[in-house]
Amino acid sequence: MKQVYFLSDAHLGADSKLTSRQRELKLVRFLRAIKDQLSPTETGIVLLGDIFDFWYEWKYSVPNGFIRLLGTLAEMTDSGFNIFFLPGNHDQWTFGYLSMEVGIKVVPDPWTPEINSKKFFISHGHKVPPLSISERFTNALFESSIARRLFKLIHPDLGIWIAKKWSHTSRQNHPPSPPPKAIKKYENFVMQMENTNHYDFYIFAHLHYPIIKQIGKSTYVNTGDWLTHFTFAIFDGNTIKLQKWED
Ligand SMILES: [Mn+2]
Repeated sequence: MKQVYFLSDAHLGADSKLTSRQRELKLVRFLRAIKDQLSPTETGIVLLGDIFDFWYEWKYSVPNGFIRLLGTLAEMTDSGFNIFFLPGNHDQWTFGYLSMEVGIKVVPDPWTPEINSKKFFISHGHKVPPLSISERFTNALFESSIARRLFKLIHPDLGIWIAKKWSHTSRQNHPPSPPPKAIKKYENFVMQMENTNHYDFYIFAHLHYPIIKQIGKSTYVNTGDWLTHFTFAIFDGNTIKLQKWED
């Protein structure tokens, strides 16, 4: 892969200043520009979590919607693009549909690939300490296999209704710009990691606030969001930049 794009937090399914459909179409235009201009074998795309405001896969059913995005992604993977999906706290319940049907590769959090001899630490960021009690509770709930299996028993119409209620509350807690403490904890995490392990690039999301910053010998990037910022990071094989998609 010659260049890799990183983006996150579109929270499709939830309306914001722009509706979910408007943001989905923006994302599709961004992906189409990559598809039309770049070589599939040399280009990677990492979806860094919370692309969907809620995602769950029942055995024979998935949440309706997002068909333009899913179709575009499927078209791209069919023509050879490597598209990676690192689940966020809102869309970690994927059990094979996104990989089998859409053809994207679901990777673990954290994901630490080496790309063009550079070491990456890639994570959505909802597990970066310190965590509040409610964050710890939600993380444990979503990772629990019992919760997953119980949720499967709920009819999709009811399950998605419950999830939307929960997600609405969780979004109300998201201020327009994150408190300095929340910003700082990612930087502290990078410094702590660097005491034992070196990574060239740390890429996080979840903050909904784009950041690029040199920390010691590493570059830390937060991809921002596709709710209000429409930002993405691009690794050109050597360095990383943060850009805004305007159309
Ligand atoms: Mn998140």
